[in-house]
Amino acid sequence: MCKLSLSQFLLNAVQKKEAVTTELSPLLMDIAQACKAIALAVSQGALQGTMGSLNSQNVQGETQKQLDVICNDIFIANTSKSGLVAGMVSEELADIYLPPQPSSASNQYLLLFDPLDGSSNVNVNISVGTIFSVLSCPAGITQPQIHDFLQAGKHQICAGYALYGTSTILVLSTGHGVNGFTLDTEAGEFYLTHPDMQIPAETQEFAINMSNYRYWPAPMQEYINECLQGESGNRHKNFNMRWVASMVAEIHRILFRGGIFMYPADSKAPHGKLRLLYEANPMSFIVEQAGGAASTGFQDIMEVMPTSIHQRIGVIMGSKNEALKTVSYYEQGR
Ligand code: AHM
Ligand code: MG
Repeated sequence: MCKLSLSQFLLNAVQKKEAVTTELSPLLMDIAQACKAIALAVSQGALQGTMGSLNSQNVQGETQKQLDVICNDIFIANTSKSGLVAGMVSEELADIYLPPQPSSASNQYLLLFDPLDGSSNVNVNISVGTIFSVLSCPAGITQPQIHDFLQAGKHQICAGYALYGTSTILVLSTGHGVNGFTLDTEAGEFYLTHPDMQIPAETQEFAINMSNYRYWPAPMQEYINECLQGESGNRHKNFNMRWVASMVAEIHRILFRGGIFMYPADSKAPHGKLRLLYEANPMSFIVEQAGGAASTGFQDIMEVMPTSIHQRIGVIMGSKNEALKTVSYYEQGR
């Protein structure tokens, strides 16, 4: 079998002018390198004694795992030396991070990431992942400030995630469809294994944390009630449910077999739980590039104008027809 490596794929994309430039390509290779190193750190966690929690909390008041901090450091170390990234936002850092600039800094990009999403799963050996989003750094800015990062998701030039599961898979989009690359751990290279990923428009599978039912707004309760009624209810079909509590694993499953993933804003988390800039936006970009849809219930996620770097947001995303169906419950409830 003739395998296409990530670097060859990016070279082809540069030649085809598929939004991959000679600058973006090395940044994506740095991100791939970071994900490779994170995969190793995660797999070695129990052996290295790094599975535990720290006494520290991140800016969202969540207890940090040792691996949250380790993976954050790995991601920064692998992506900050090229001079291509002017500034970063991470789930694990309260403030923006400005890499030290080399003399010929070109400062083209802003990088936003969650280094280890789903880390509450990490010590029970359930899949976790890394999520990233790439924005353009405004022209002429070498020392970006918070407002430079506050761009709507539709302005992302690239987004993706790595899933550390039964294999390590890197899934990314530069706005020309979605492609998945599996890490060959022997060769140390990512190879294209899932070209042009498409989410089936129809589904009978939902993913939501049902224990939050009593907090949800009425439209979400009503939508789930009707799913649970199955064939005898308004939807006239039976639904299946999945909840991994790892957004990357959830979205990855949906890319393969369809489904809808929801973490709505509710009375317990009035602004939602997931973070807009480095969770909801990049995953919306992937989902929409694969033919799906992503909404807060009130607005397309990628239309939301951010007001702060760690802003939270309600999330409904996945198979197009089902996501639009869910949004219709919100519209009727207005
Ligand atoms: P994290 O970034 O702190 O890991 O939180 C995000 C995760 C998502 O991956 C997942 O969908 C959600 O939190 C799970 O939440 P819950 O614990 O309510 O099931
Ligand atoms: Mg996360």
